[in-house]
Amino acid sequence: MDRIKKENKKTEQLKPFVRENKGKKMTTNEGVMISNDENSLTAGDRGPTLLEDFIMKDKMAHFDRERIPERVVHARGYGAHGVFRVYESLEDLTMAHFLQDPNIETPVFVRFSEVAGSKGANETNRDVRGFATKFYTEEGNFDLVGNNIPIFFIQDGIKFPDLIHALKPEPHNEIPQGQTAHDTFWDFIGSNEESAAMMMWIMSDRTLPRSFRMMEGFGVHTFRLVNKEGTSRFVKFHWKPALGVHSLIWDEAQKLGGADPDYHRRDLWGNIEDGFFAEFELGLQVIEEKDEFMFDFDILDATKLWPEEIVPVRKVGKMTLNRNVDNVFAETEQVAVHPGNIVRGIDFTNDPLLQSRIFSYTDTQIYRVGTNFQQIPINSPVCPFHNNQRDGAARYIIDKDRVAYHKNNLADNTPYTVPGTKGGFVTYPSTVEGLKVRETAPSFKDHFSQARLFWNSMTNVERNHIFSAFCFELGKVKSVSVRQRVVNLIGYISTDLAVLVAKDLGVEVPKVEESQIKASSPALSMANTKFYTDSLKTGILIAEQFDSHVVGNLLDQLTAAKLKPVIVSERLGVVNGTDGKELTVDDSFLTGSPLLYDNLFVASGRGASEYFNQKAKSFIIEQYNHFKPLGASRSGMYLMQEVGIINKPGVTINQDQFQPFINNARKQRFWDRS
Ligand code: HDE
Repeated sequence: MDRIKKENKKTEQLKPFVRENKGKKMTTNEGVMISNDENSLTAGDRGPTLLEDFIMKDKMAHFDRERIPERVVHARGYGAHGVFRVYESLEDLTMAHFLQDPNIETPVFVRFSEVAGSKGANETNRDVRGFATKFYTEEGNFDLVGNNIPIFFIQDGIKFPDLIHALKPEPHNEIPQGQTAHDTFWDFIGSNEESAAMMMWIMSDRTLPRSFRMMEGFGVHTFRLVNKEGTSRFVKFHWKPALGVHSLIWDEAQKLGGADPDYHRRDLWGNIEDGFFAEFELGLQVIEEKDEFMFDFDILDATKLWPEEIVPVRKVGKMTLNRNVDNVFAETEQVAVHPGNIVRGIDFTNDPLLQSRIFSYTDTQIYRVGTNFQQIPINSPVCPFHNNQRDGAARYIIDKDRVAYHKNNLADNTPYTVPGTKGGFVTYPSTVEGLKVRETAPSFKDHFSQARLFWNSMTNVERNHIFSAFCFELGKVKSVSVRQRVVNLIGYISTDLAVLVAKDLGVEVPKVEESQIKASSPALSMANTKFYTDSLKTGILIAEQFDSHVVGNLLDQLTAAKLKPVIVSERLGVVNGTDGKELTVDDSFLTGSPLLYDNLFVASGRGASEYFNQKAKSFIIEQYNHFKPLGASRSGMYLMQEVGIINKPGVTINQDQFQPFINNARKQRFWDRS
């Protein structure tokens, strides 16, 4: 991982707004020093509180207004600062200033999120993840507001409120929280064939990411890149994680909801604090204007992806998230991203989903954050910004001009507009024609080919997980007709899958014809991702009288492989080795959990108690059942023997040389165990 400086132009800009209260006198918001912050002003020490108690009122009235409306979707999220740099100039493709020169470092802020749940929802629910990036460029803010899945449920934004009403907890009882496993969601899916491909994606492990740092990001829509010559090309934006794409498994994700509902924010925050920065490469898929109609899908349809084998992804730059926020509310909660925030050199297409988003996001920010949301420090650009907009609630900027209109003579017609030739934004002059209609284009009507393409691209393990996910999700649906309609939809994608799911749910096997598409796209399978050990957690079970030599070696070798050792023992405090060496315990069997470690090593120790052995065995079994790598030294081996997993895939016994265990840790899962 790069160790680079954490300050950038944006973080510098935020500094005057950062306040430290430690060691300071307490005052009201008006600056009056407070002599007593524990007692209200009352008439007698047992009497009523007086209306004149401005100190209590100042405190209470502010408290009463501490919450702002949570985001209607993506309410739970977590953000970090970072920087982006392009590898080489992209001037052939775009005028966008931040993509011109590898010497330009652009500050970024990223907010990752879960879509369905409320602000306090459990973070490991099965859900699409938001991946929203604000680039603070020298020519204004460019926001890439994407998800970790390359396509979407619907084709036209007018259906978004319906989708979300179906997805959110059911209104009569507000159940379930942050979950899709309920009748109204699946009723929507079963009634809207355009969701078929997205349905396959959300039933895959993509909706259970191991970490925000280990998931892809997609702009989803087709945008345009426009260069100096005025040539426009269609583009899709991708983020490719440096650590590869990895997921939890369902049983693990469900249990983690209890073991650590903050699993993803803890992972991102902790790793950035530890110097394991989150890195993503920006990728572009580019289609020439003249090739717009060359594909068997419509490039304006957001329920379709462009297979990477047909339109390759060119990696053009790298983003490094290297600094946590100082205050989650001020930064992550108040950040207002918007797919309509584009800069010169980037433009929209007629994608009907994108077009509605361009309205929705400004509208929602004005409601959620306020009229002047763009002036809040986290949202303001790092370049100068001037116009004639004035006033509104909570205006911070003090515009001292007498003139606030255009055109004018009194201020020499300033602030002045900038022609396109000098850097002003000019919309790409695409041709528009046709009757005003409310219709779906015929080229948007194939809903099953890409759902089938996805299914064709999955390994057997991935297919099994999709099958189980359908059985769980639809199993929670009480309406038999809703179950049946979704199984019918599956029938168009894969008869084999539909037969299996129908059997599990006790519904009819659909009598429909499955898609005949034979193509697959290897890029869609997570089995083809990259594998690293960096920042993965190794739980090490250590008992009293552990072998200091073995454990010392183990710790050195794990750290050299950039694994993060976590010492787990009977109780917190220290645990003692054979030569008097002491190790500080990170997790006890109560505060830790096998769910929290990517792999487990059992070092045990001569002084292992019966309690230690019992607990250690339960940790081992859970890790094994989750297909995770396990290792033991000779003194820990007996525990592996007792649970019967010696010689099983991904299980190693090592005394001095821990490379085999580390190699397994890199592989992450051993699916051939089942
Ligand atoms: Fe959003 N979406 N969305 N969305 N979306 C919001 O904006 C909306 C869509 C996405 O971390 C809201 O500030 C409409 C696609 C992310 O702050 C809201 C439509 C994609 C985030 C909204 C879509 C996204 C949002 C809620 C259909 C992936 C979190 C609060 C036309 C490309 C951003 C807010 C953050 C948030 C509307 C569809 C991603 C209501 C109308 C497709 C990552 O404005």
